[in-house]
Amino acid sequence: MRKATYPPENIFYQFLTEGSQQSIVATGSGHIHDTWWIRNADSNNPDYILQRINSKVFPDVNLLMSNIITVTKHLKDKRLDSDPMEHLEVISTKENASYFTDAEGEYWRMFRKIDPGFSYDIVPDPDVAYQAGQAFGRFISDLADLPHTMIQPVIPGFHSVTMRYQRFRQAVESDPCKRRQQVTAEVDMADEYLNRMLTIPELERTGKLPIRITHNDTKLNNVLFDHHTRAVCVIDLDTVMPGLSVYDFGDSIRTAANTSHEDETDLTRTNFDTVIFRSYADGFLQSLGHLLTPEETHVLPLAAQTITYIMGIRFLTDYLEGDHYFATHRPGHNLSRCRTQFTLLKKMIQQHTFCTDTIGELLEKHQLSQKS
Ligand code: ADP
Ligand code: GN1
Ligand code: MG
Repeated sequence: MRKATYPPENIFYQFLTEGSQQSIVATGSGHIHDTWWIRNADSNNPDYILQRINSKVFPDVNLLMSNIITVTKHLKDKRLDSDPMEHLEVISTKENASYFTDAEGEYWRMFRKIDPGFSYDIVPDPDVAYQAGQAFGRFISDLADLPHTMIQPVIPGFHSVTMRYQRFRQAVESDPCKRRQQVTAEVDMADEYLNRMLTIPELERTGKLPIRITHNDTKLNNVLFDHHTRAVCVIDLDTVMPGLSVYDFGDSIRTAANTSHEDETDLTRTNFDTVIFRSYADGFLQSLGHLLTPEETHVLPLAAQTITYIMGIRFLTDYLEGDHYFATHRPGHNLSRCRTQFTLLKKMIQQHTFCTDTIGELLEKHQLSQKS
């Protein structure tokens, strides 16, 4: 957590919150913002989630929040009374703004807490993966009629392989923290895999994959569950932008089908879980399959590899640059994360045929066309 200068306990009354603040505790395992859970003293009123926005990662806070407001409003309008899924609800400030700026120039925002709202860093069982797939698939499907001009790219090139690779090479060449010697094996791996990872970008460049409004940060802990392990809400909408549906699929597989934590240091624990791959894909195709083109379904397995590669080089770049982007909690944390990604990637590639066959079977199961 970044050093807090303005006390988070003083923020509650800046917003149009109901009830009163009983307690405030740091929560969540996200890598970007600082997050607190505010318990309401009055049990008839909701709890809240307070975040101090990371404005180094999101310098245009107006744009960030305006995208989120547009998306949450659209999802709200889509929601039926009987709907089991909730949408994220942004709480306005007393000045009717979507965020509060403190005296130190830090930005804060508030959400109604989804309750219960459990998040998993590791999948406990295949049904959770199915539910997550269904929720993230539905997210894209619900936004399919939102005009793209309503959402502006908040981090341009977020999933661009070439941009991420160039940035990585710059970090290798400049080696500002003199760490390159420790990572020669990882640098070699990044170079060796690059070619394979350029397939999807080429399909995107030539218009063979449609651009949709996508979430772009579909890691497993960005979907919340109730007590009965039913998905109830997709959160972390910061990176909702025009993008590729297949990368949303891929980023969930990268996290959900990894048998270890993202920062595991014992790499023998990092394996690719094919049962989870199948369950997640089943849920994703159940809710989004009707919209996906054959070109999209064809590259789902490769998209999981590509996103895992991107994350591997992003963690490695941050390690080489001195750990200024992702929150780290120990020396070498980003390097551990990079190593799990490359280990997982290797195992995903070994299972490529299995994954392709599985997608084929699921397309039949959901009676979806496979011709491209
Ligand atoms: P980051 O970008 O840092 O990952 P998130 O928006 O994902 O930030 O929030 C971090 C964590 O806070 C989530 O993983 C979740 O546990 C919790 N959280 C965020 N928003 C809510 C919410 N509306 N209701 C319940 N929990 C939430
Ligand atoms: C960050 O915010 P969080 O922790 O859900 C990152 C994602 C990465 C992820 C890796 C804005 O996501 O792109 O996939 O870490 N978000 C941003 O765990 O860079
Ligand atoms: Mg998150």
